[in-house]
Amino acid sequence: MKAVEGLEHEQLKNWIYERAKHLKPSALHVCTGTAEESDALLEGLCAKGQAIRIPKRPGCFLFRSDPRDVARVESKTFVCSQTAQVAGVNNRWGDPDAFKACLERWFDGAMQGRTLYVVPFCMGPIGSPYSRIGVQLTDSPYVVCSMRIMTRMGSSVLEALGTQGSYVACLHSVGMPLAPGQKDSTWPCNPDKVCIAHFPEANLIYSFGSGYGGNALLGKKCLGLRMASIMGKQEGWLAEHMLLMGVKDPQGQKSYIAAAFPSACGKTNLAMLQPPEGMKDWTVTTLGDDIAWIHPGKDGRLYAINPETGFFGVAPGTGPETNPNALMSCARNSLFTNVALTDDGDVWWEGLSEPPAHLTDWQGCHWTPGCGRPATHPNARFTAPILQCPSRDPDWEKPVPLDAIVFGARRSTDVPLVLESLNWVHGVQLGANLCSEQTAAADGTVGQLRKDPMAMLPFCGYAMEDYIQHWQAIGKTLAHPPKIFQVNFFRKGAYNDFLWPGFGQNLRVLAWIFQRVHGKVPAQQTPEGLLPFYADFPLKGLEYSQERWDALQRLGE
Ligand code: OXD
Ligand code: MN
Repeated sequence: MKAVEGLEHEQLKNWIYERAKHLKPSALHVCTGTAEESDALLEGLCAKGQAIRIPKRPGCFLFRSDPRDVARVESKTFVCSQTAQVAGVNNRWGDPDAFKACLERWFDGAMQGRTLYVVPFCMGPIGSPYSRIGVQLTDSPYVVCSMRIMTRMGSSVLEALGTQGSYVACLHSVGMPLAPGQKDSTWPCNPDKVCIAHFPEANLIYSFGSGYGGNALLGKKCLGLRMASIMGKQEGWLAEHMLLMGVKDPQGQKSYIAAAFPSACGKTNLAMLQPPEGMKDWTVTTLGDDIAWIHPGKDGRLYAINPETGFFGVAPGTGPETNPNALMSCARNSLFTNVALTDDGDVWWEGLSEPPAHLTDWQGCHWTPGCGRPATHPNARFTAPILQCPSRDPDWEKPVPLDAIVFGARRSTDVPLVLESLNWVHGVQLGANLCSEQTAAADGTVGQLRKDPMAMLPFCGYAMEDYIQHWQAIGKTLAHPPKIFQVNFFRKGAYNDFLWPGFGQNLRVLAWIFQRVHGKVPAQQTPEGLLPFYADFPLKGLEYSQERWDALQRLGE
């Protein structure tokens, strides 16, 4: 227990002592957040066969998860508020006392044979009034190294916490204690006993059994969205599943846009978009790709920050054509999970390049093109620091004023490329009615259409009807609300082909949004919303017929 003796925050120190007694780890380590610390942990993981160094990418490592632990497990994620009504039908509710009692039993001795890492982390810049601190206890060094990329993590956060600061207590175990002499697995986890439980009244998160992504990096979906959405409701702000980006027109005028899309629907690609031919005089900058915390400002506008410091991006489909900025972001100092390994010591995934003649797939097996299975898991990820992103906005750590909010989803039918809401109330309604075809980012049936209000169905920590009402209430306080738009980059035509080219060409949609925000183009008023005229839409440099446009923009079937 020596490791915690120096802690000045008595209550935190006591919590760690008490937890350590219960978890029974063989060692305890308070994370400093330095590069040396992370290097040593990664070195140790390689020595145990739990990570593989990628010779072609300095500071990069590959992890292969247990095939049963590959995505967020929504069916095992709970909000344990005092009453079920508070959690709403959108959440799986758990009685707080019963869940705590059960999880306490699971956590008893759960870290035997492992090290308990104390991970102090800050969502948002340290010292900002918009930021929130968490302290995660975990027995996964992979989680520690990932948290160091994704959040501000380590001693500076403990300093900011001081002697009395408040924090969200996050307890995580992979749920696989080791008996003396027992050989560890390459990805310890306990898929039969997974539970991710949020206790909003106690400022507490418990996560057991999974080491993957949003189940285990508790700053992200658990604190950054579920708990933060509850804080936002209480304190008058919004925590959203949104990318944050800047768009500058050829005249140098700049707007910030926040856009909500369900998981694995292209937020990272859009946030890092490279202007296509014909639009090279536009500039796109990246502030974040997954979460925006949005506050009303004194001037009646909305201001947003990205509380994270890295990208936990879906690897398959990320290539030099679709997202060169993401590739540069993960060229070094990055972690890869469930991607393939080339024979010459690089990572590979579908969509990166032509497949090599031979690979080691995400499960460590031989793979050749045409063998009948993908080399990477569809939810394989790269974890990369935002500081390495070439399109990073110079103001990415500051709150930025929003000119537009975009709601998007994956819809093969019915929904047009872009539509502007008539006003805030209508825009919120559009967001509330968002439906999307499910992806591999979570358990469930890929392709199935589900309602996903504001792309927050898996992440809103309280009742959806109260959340929508909160959005409407916030709107009432804004003298200068951002305009709200709905987009769909995934509509298909008669031959099951995508009607819109997507990726870099999506800048055309953003440019139209930009022009609408600045009153530069008219729109066609319909009862459903405001639609672009073909003649005004920025299509220069792209051959796109009026006929195809009409099919793309048609409202409904
Ligand atoms: C994510 C997700 O990892 O939404 O961002 O699943
Ligand atoms: Mn996400």
